[in-house]
Amino acid sequence: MNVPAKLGLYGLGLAVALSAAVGAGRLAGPLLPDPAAGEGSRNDHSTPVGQESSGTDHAPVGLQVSQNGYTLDLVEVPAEAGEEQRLAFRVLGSGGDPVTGFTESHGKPMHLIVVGRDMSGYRHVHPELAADGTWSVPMELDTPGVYRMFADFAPEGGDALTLGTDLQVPGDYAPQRLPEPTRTAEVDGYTVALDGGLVPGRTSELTFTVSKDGEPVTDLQPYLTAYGHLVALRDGDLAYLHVHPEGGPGDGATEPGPGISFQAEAPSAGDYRLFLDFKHGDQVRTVGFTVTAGANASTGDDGGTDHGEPAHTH
Ligand SMILES: [Cu+2]
Repeated sequence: MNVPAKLGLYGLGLAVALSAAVGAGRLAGPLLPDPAAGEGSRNDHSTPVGQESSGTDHAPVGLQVSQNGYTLDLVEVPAEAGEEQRLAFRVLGSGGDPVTGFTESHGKPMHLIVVGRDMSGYRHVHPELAADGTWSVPMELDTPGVYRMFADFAPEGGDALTLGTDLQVPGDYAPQRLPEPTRTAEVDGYTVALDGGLVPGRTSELTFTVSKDGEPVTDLQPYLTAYGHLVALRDGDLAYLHVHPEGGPGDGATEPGPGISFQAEAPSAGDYRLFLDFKHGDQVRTVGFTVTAGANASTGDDGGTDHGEPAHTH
């Protein structure tokens, strides 16, 4: 399996190429993940654009603790909920030594996502790297339970990778049900409306429109080299899709709101939880949406039921 060739299909830089390719109608692919492609990464970070994949791959990432010779090694996990504690980990190379060189992507060398196994308590933080290869960040987990942690990074000279592991925080655990699908979400007086939907096995556009007190927000601040940052997790296994906006600050074309558009591809039908980070008033805020792929949402097409339709850039 040619893993490197699979990378880069979902990148920021590729959005334009992808749209063009879709327009040309020369794409084809299956709707479901190739079972043989379980190790494939679709991460967009720091990946050369324009590589062609030799295979078919809708396999999501973040399901493995060790992949491509790199292993996620927990050093310290918050032992108690409700107070700030240290979360520390390392990335070990194939020889077992900690990796100390990382390539920045979207302005950071390491993106760390922590979310409850029940999809509650999402957070996206940027830990500090010590010289010995230990990443650490203060973290307060609100409730006991099982959390999923994703380390999204590119080792220096290597391909982008997302490794995942569970964090166990002891105590009484009351799992939350996945919230019902919605088209709007609110945070701190902001309302975010979602247009578009997820289509199994196909790239589709999601647009989030931000308003505050009924007025469109047109001065979003750049965050991680974009006007928004979106993570999509699949209900059931928390398979991880890391997608980024079409365009961004400084490209001369992208407005700083109220709309933020992304290209996203759901590997299968079913429910997903979308977490959008955006920055306004010098503060990063997060809203969550439950979206059902294959539910014939307002995607402007047939909802992905036609298996013969163009699907992706292979
Ligand atoms: Cu990040």
